[in-house]
Amino acid sequence: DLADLSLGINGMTCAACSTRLERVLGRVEGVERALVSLAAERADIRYDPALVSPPTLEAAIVKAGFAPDPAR
Ligand code: 9UX
Repeated sequence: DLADLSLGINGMTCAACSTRLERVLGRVEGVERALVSLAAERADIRYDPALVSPPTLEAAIVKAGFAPDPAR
């Protein structure tokens, strides 16, 4: 079964940021779909929990240069 993760994302300053982060997340093994909104400063990710977990997704976001904020 798939799971959904919604995270606030800090540090996106232009439209290319959100496009780039979508591409990065979309290429992570186990990610079914990633939508990133620059305006909402949010990522919505559908993933297979058998293949990837939220800490790994957050690490990919940090590696891409952004700051996930799970509390938002
Ligand atoms: Mo825009 Mo973002 O020039 O990682 S791409 S700031």
